[in-house]
Amino acid sequence: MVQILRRCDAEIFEKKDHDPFHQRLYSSAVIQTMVDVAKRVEMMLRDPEESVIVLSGCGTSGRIAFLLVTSFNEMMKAQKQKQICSYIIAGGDRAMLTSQEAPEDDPALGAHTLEKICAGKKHVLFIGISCGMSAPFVAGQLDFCLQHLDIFTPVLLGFNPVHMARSEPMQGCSFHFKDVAERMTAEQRHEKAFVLNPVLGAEAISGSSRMKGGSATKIILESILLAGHEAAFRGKRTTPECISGWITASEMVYETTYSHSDELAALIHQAGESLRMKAHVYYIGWGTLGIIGLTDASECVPTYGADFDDIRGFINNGFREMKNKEGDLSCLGPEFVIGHKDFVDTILPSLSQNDMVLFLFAVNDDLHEVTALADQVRRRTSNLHAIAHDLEKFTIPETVCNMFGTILRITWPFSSEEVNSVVMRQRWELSTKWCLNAISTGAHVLKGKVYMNYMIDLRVSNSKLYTRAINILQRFTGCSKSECVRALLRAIYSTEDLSEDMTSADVWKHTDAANRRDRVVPTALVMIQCGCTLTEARHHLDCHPVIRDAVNACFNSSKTKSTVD
Ligand code: S6P
Repeated sequence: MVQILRRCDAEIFEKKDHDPFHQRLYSSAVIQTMVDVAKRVEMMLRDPEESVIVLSGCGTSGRIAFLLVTSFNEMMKAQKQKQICSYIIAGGDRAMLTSQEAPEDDPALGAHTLEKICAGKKHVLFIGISCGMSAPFVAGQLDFCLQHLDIFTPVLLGFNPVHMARSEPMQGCSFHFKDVAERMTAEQRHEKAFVLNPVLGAEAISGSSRMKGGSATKIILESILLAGHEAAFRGKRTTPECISGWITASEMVYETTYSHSDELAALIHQAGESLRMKAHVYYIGWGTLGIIGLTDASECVPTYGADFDDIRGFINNGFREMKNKEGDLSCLGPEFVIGHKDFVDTILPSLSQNDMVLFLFAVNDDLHEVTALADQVRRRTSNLHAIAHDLEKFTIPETVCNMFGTILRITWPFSSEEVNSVVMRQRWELSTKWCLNAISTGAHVLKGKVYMNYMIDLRVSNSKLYTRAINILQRFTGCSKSECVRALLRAIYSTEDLSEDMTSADVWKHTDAANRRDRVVPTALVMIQCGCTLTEARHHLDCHPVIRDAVNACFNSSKTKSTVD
């Protein structure tokens, strides 16, 4: 799996410049657009009182927006400059830790949130992120910008060609995402808007854009923001060469990270074992590495239909460290209890040997704190491991490394002066993201939550995922769309007899109901494939707790049946 993921992620950096329809990250047109956008960042930074840069997205795209804005603003603060970056995540800050897929469907909400955040500003650089070029929330925002081009410069970041942008109707709208993307392209000719859409190749798990899509979002936007910053404050002109230089630095992070494939494979194996035994995986991170952990963990719920506590993240100092707009959200429920102290108080007392604990830290984090917490964990379990970053001239002491079973330790070839730089930290974040994406994906594959590269047990919580569920059913059963829709609705509404109200309801009513139900897609798949009732399908799934086994068994039995017939 590590080797497959390694090859898959390599496609982000592929240098094929001869395909006119599919621009890659290194294609000259993409680099030029990045230069153009970096120049807009420079302009905003030179006029901080009147300007704001907004990064916005849904799900992972919103989480990456948050992370980038937080670290860029921290850098500005440290250099006593005005913090002019802001983030929007569909569903608000709670969406950083939990799956809030429904607000993604609401274009009016997107536009309204953007309008509020930019009130009174004369210049707004708006970067709307939608990896699949599909999120109505972002389309609503881009449409709003296109109507106010005197103030807004909209940028669309995604990883599909414009002609493949989503063209399904959006809630309460006369246009769809593709319309907006085409209008953006038209405005790009007058440099009033920009579309940044290199293709990255398919995701390892179909549709899991948190992986390559999320990594490329981070790489592209960090390069743009840093280039703009260097131009505004260090007089360094933004050129295509300097943008390619930033990308090449990320490629080096990719190479270095995957050169530790043995340790990575060991960690995937360990996490898979824990999930298979119905135990847990806990990421205990420091600073922004903690945020990477929280993000990775929260994404397993919509992707694999996981429970929130299958894989969970914790960060030192909890919400104080997150520095999110809405502050401490811990009163919202157990998913929002994220501090190390909370881990010690609520999880540690019942931690078992089957639970895996994975520390995420770097040499400049508080190593006393790391040691003390590792000591406490070791008193309950030896299933303690780490991903740790240090530098050739500033290494983590062996005594600390020896506390962990498997330690994926990456010693980076940078000077010790870089240790506190934002750039160094961003590289460690990217490296940690690659590792955790591999661990949580691999562990769920081992748990049997993936069937032939499809997230067969996804939560059907918005219109994109509803369409994806039908596509999955059609692909595997070969049945007509209408048959698949009926089976899906029977599973969603938990009934054999669909009423007129149910079949005629709109997709948002379906997703609202589906969001509260488990194993919706597997149930529908078994019903279609085995031609059985809802109760029989559920019974079949109960007999095969591993989803992939359940699906395999029903395909095998229908094969046998048709041979006999
Ligand atoms: C994907 C993740 C989702 C997406 C979200 C936005 O792995 O589970 O939460 O990030 O749906 O997608 P997009 O294509 O608009 O960036």
